[in-house]
Amino acid sequence: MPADDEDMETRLSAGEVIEPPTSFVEQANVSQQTVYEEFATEWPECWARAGDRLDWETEYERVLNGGDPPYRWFEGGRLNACYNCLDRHLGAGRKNKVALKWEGRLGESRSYTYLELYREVNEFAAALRELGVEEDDVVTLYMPMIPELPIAMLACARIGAPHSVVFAGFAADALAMRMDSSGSQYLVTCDGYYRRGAPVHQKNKADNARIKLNHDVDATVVVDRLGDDTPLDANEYSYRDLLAAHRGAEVDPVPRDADDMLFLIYTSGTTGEPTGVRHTTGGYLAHVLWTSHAVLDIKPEDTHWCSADIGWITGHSYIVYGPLALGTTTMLYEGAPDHPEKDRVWELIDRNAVDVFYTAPTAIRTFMKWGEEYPQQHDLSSLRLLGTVGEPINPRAWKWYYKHIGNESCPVVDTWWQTETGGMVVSTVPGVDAMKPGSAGRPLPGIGAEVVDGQGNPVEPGEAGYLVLTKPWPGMPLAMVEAEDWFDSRRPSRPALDDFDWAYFSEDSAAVDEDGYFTLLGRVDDVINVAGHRFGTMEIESAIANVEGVAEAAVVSGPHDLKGQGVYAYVCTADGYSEAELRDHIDDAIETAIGRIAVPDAVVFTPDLPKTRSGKIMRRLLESVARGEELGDMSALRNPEVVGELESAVEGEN
Ligand code: 6R9
Repeated sequence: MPADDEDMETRLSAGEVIEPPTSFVEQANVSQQTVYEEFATEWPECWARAGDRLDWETEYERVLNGGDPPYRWFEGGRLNACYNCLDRHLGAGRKNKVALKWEGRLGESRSYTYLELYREVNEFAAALRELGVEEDDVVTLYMPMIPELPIAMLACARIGAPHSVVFAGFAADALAMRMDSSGSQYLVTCDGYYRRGAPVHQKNKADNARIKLNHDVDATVVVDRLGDDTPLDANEYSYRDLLAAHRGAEVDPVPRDADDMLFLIYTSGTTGEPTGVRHTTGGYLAHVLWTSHAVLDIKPEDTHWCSADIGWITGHSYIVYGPLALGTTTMLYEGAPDHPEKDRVWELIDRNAVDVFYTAPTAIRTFMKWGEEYPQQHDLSSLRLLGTVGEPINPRAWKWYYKHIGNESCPVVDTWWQTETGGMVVSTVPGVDAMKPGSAGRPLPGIGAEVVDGQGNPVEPGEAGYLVLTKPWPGMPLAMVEAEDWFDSRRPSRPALDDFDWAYFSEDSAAVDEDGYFTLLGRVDDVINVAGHRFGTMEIESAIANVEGVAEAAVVSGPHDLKGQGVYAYVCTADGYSEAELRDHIDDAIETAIGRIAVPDAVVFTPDLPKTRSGKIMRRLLESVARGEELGDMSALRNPEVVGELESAVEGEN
């Protein structure tokens, strides 16, 4: 049965309740039952507990300004994120503690102590300055999971230059679009990297992107990962040479206003193009530090491994900023989970004595398919807490994770959040709450979130509705701080929500139970979540529509055993083109425009797409066909005869 179906049924039926192990609670960072109540009565001052864990150059005056937008968290405060992640740990007796542990794809590994990381970040910050990077200039980072990526992020943060990390697997077009949109004139990339043992030439992709840009790139820095001595043109610099030229340099951390931009990151929405979400320095850092402490239960002595890619928000918040702000050891893994063997992940946890492991449901389902014999080959007793993020986790996968990886002695936190929220907002607090497999939990202390119906009224237990955030939160993006109407435009477009004082609509639906636990049901907009990565259907459709021989295309989500959702493309061909040939061209076009990760799982050729009388493609119907579901009301359909053809075409694909 596809994960999704099991998911819906069992996640919504009254499930099991599992109390957190006493051994965990006794040592948990947060274990007072009163924490929810305290945060509620003290709101917004409760967030000082997060803010006061940061070092401020200038203390903030208020936790949150006034009651009206624009909201400013930690108003009046000035701080530097790099200082908070590095400098302050040097004096705290941690300078020789490992900050970053890297496990490379070819079996190599590298460790940086806090002092070593501090030195390299300073040298690279000095180099960026010399290349002309000034405060507020956007620096694009286009690198795989190598230490130079977090080093470059921290170097940017040090000089107050927001970074824009672009996932290394994205294509040249996707990189160019993001650099154009942010006006970024600086690029840090690498010669290439290995994927499944074969080199990928990243620099070539970067070169192609620069040709397509509407503006010049002032400087490109190239990290040597493959060791091929890539020839460098004018305005191109070798990372290694730059470091050598700035050996021993120190750069004063630039104090930033709490609501100055720390970084921007692009994410897919309902429009054809991804949008840049800009995060603040003070609010964001406080939010990810606090949730790393309270939800992931990270301690400075720990080794923490978040297996996400830094190219997504999860990697920003829970590989780089949260764990380093707490002074812990954070692990970075470049390789694949099944190389050289399917026990790779467990071997890494065993060898590095990992305390906290944070991954995605899609990975857990894959491990489950491979079988428990792989984790059983290793000692996983160092683990204390397990986490998941990115998509709903079905109870079967949850229980497998709890039993075979956590030995029923590690709590599992199912954390719901988004690029826009910056950090976790719905989850259990593992030292306080009971767990319910398949349900994420309640809004975290200090977070206002509700599940409401189309009129904006909270739904009854057991009913589904829209997940809205009803109070500002520290990790909220800058757009909300600046534009008074940003959150208005994100409200469900149903009139009665106007009665809300404040609401941010997440575009997710959820159900809520008698204990207030949220069970997430999926997106309600045209965004597909493939293995925890967001894609707009329009982005993929426009790549397909550009292929010669394609008359029309519609993209929807369909079932996928491991990825949760897969990309299903319905394509109408123009006369005289062969479907077999088009299939390859479609895959190539998507790989070129977006990247391999968005290539469809199924391409269904059809003479026509189902359309309403007003000519709109009925995507809902295409989704039902992909899932083999009842088709429901088709009275709005102009061409009902197409439905039978679609159903048999989908069967042919499966
Ligand atoms: C952090 C991240 C956000 C979308 C979000 C939702 C889905 C994330 C989830 C989850 C169910 C969870 N999502 N965590 N769904 N349970 N624990 O993934 O950010 O890439 O912006 O995606 O992911 O649909 O709206 P982002």
